[in-house]
Order: sequence, then C-alpha cells, then structure tokens
Amino acid sequence: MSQDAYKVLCDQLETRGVRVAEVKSRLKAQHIETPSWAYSDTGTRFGIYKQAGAARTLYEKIEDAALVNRLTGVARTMAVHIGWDQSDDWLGVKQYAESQGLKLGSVNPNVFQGQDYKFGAFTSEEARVRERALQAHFECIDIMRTIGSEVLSVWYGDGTNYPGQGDFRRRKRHLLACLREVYSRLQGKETILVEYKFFEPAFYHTDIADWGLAYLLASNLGEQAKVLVDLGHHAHGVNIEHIVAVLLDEGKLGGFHFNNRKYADDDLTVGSINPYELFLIYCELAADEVASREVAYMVDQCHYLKPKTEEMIQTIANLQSAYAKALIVNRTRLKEAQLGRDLVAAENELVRAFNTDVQPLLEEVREEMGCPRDPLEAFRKGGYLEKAIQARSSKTAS
Ligand code: PSV
Ligand code: MN
Repeated sequence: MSQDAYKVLCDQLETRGVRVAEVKSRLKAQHIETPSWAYSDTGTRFGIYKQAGAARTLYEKIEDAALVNRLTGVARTMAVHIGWDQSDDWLGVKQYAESQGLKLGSVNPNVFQGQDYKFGAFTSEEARVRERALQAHFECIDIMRTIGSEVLSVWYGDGTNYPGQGDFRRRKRHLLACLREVYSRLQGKETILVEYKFFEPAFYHTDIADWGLAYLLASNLGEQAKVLVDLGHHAHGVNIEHIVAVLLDEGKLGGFHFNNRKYADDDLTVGSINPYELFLIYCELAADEVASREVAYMVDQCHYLKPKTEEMIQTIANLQSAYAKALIVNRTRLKEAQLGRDLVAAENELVRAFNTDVQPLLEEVREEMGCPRDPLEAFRKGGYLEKAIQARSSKTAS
C-alpha cells in the first residue's frame, strides 16, 4: 500500500519536472544536530518540571541523542553546552558517543548564568569579568579539539534594562575586542557562529539584537565567523526567510537553531506553529545547495510538556518534511513565473509543493537508509521510554 503511494507520488513529481533521485540523495545527506540540553529536565522561567526517564547525565543525553539518530538516520551529532555539560574526561565522552554511533557537535560556552555576568560578559565594564568570559571560551576551544568539533557557537545575554544604564559604543568595542581574541585562537576550519536575539534577558537593549549586528561582528572578525539564526529570536512579522537568503548570498549564514514560537522565544517544536514559514526558509536553503551545505543545522528547543525523545523525533520529522517540500519546488517554473510577473503562478508553485504529501517519499528514503519508516512508531513500539524510566530510576546517576 505504502509502496503504491510512493510510486504514485514519484510519477506525480516526475511529471512536474522534479528529479526524484536527486531529491532522495539530498534528503539522505540532510544533517540535524540535536542539543544535549533538550534531553534533560527543563521548564519555564517559573520552574523546572521533572519527566520520568529524562537524561540525568551527559552520558544519558548521549544515549538519547544516539537513539534519535538511530531511528531517524539524520541526527548524527549532538551539541554540548559548557557548564550544563561537564566532564573531566572529554576524550572519554567522545569515545562513548562514538560507541553509540554519535558524534559530538557544536560547543556552546555559557557566559550568561554566573553571578559575575549579571551586567554582561564580553560587554562588562569590569576587565575581570571579560577575562573570565574569555577563559570560558578558551576552555570551549580546548574541548572542541578534544571531541573533534569545529564549531564554537556563541550567544550572549548581554544588554541593559534601562536607558542610560550602559554606553552602547563602549559595550560594542568591548564585545568586538573580546570576540577578536577568541577568533584569533581558531585554527584551520574551526568556525565561530554568532547568534543574535532581540530581547531577553535584557529588556531595553541587547548588544547583539539582530542579524545586522551579528553580521557586523562576524564581518569584522573574518571568514571563519558567521551568523547563527535562531527562529525564536526575532520581532513579530520579521521575514526570516529573507534574512536567510541574504546571509546565504553573502556566504555568512553559519547555522540555525530550529524551534518555533507563538509569542517570544518559546522554544516550541519546529514547524508546530508556523510550518509554512519553516517551508519558506527551507526553500531558500534548497535554492543554494552549495552554500547551504556549509550551514550547521541545529535544534534549540525546550521540551518540558511533551516526552523529550518523542518530541525530538517529531522535530526531525518536521525538518525532513519541510526540506522535502522545498526540494520539490520546480525552480525553473518558479523563475519563469517571477520573470513573467505572474505572481499567482509563482506563489502557486510554492503552495503546490507545500501542500504535497511527502510522507511516502520520506518513508522510502528512511527505509533505504536502514531506518524505520515511521521513527515515532518505532520508538513507541520499542518501549524505549519505559526502558529509560526503569534504568534511570533504579540506579543513581553517575
Ligand atoms: C538563548 O535564548 C539561546 O537561544 C542560546 O542559543 C542559548 O545557548 C540557548 O538558548 C540555551 O537554550
Ligand atoms: Mn539558540
């Protein structure tokens, strides 16, 4: 039955001028990094909620991320957040991950939680605090080299709450000077991804508030510095796909933090609130395969209501679906319609792809990759959550 659906879809797509074999090979090359922090207990700013079976240690986070990878085939790396993830044996951590078929990915310094950072990290007026933040970055670079990662992914909570609280220009100079020191330590293909966010925790101004500021800093640093787009970090109505297109065209799109939001930085499942926006973002990525191959695709979500591993599997499926739909847009026809000022045809080319049920294609791709056709069902039938609950409640975390 599902094979029939696959054949019907293939015929339909080929008739529409889509090369199915090419789409399949691009889907197989898709790579999505999951974050270690999505596997452990989280919550809201009002409190943390415990989930039975949630990972308690870095090793358990690795086990969960590795399971998501085994079931989906595309979540080959896991990001670590230094501070939240601690170890005095990173080589051992790396080896454990590899024994599970997983690699460790981007390394994220945490310079937003310590008491010292209350008034900023790299923008602090205190040299001692800036130095402490620098040391945190240097530690991350050391960890990167031990675990075999080439991505340093940075985000700062730096900002002010009141007019007059800080000097914008002095803060900018401190920030750039510190970032330059970090950048000067990078070697070879190592890159620094600069993430922006328009507010929170600061409410009057944020030092890296938007893609323009992140781009400015990255440009000042050099080629190995790029911009990271977190989908929850924009004001309402901002056209993220436009930002993505511009950054790609400039060779400055470094990475994504996928999630979705209704109001602010809600960290909901990507594609759960606005799947069309996600599709349009993927359309821009799919339009420039060469540049988009260099992008680090990462998830940054907080799953405290849905079961964590299930939600991550759902997240991956949503990202696969958005990418598949973007890949079946007929770009020749889209361009013709654009040049011919046929707005209706141009829009419909996108809408038709978005409305296509790509599940039979994704199922086939997964099977060819040796993964379950329906990873969520495989997770549920495999009793993985029950096993985690048992294992993680019967012994103390080590
Ligand atoms: C900040 O809101 C952020 O998006 C940064 O990427 C942090 O590292 C991450 O969330 C922590 O979840
Ligand atoms: Mn983020």
